Amino acid sequence: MLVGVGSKDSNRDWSVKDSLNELFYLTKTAGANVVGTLTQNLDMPSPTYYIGKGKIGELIALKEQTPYDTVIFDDELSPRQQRNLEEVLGVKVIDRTALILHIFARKARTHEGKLQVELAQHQYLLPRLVGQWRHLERLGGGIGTRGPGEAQLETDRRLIYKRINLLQQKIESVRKHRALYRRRRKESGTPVVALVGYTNAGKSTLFNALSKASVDVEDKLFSTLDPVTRRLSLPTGQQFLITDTVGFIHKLPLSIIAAFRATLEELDEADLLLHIVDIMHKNAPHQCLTVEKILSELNLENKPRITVFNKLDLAINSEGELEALTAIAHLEEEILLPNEAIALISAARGWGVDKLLNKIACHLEG
Ligand SMILES: Nc1nc2c(ncn2[C@@H]2O[C@H](COP(=O)(O)OP(=O)(O)OP(=O)(O)O)[C@@H](O)[C@H]2O)c(=O)[nH]1
Ligand SMILES: [Mg+2]
Repeated sequence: MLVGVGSKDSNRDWSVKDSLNELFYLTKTAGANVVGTLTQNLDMPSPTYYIGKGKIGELIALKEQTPYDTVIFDDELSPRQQRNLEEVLGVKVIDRTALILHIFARKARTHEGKLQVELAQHQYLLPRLVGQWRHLERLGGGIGTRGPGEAQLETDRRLIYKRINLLQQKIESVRKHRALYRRRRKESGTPVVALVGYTNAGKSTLFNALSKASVDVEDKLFSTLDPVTRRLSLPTGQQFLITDTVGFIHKLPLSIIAAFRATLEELDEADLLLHIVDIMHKNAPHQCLTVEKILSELNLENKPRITVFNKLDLAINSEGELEALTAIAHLEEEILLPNEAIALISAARGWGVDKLLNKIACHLEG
């Protein structure tokens, strides 16, 4: 059962419906079935149950009609809210952050990716430990004594702190290694182009089309978690490196961004960003705004950039039509901001990809 909360004046931001729709895909990606959704408009979520008492009653009643064993909230819950909700609903309660972490954990392939996900998971878990041992506390320990739950909690906390420390050290050494590698790369003068964008926009498909590599492409969220880099040649003969990275998503928690710092630092070094947009997605404008927001959180908003509108094969019948459209829209001329250009492509069909390469060449030379 999915639960989302919207505020009354949310017309500029994501609507609760669009956000829940995305939560639906995330849940499916995590391998669970969605039996229903519930929404509420609230200006201030309640510190006790996140949603109002009346809605809790509705959720309990819904269980009779459509049995569910897990409730997923579309926002991050405080440890207290989560505990209260589990108690009153009698089922497992998780939030969007835990769901994203679960998907990340299943997708991480490289040593570095796994370290980063584990760090984020432990940091998420630490303040939530109390709930895990509550049942033990009820069993043992009277007034003045420390229950077995409490003692266990202390041990767990210490273990997790220790693990977090170790993970941070390991990630730091990976970071240093990467920084060294990047410095050498810089000295060699090979420019770097990085693909960024919303999850499922088609970054890996374009990466494959450009580099004839075979990175996992899936109609699922977060297919790519670990950055991959390939060396390519431009029509001019100049070589450059292209990097495919993890996709962005609405409500991506800062804790996850922080845990992925070592990976995301790759973007710092890029000479040019390609922002891939699934222009056929009905929520494309909000997805773009979300990407812009995350880029500025990463201090990348002023990097030279080409915005690449992808999946145009869903609207247009041939590469010829795509070229005509590009000409009509004057997208060949750089009439936009000096730092920004637009390209239309279909990564899946390979349409517009050569033109995009020319644009990349212009940017890297200029
Ligand atoms: N019709 C159409 N589908 C496309 C195109 N490009 C990508 N897709 C599809 O969109 C889905 C996502 O593509 P990916 O390349 O995995 O997207 P991504 O941006 O790498 O996604 P993450 O790694 O999950 O962030 C896949 O089902 C692709 O087949 C395109 O040009 N046209
Ligand atoms: Mg990908």
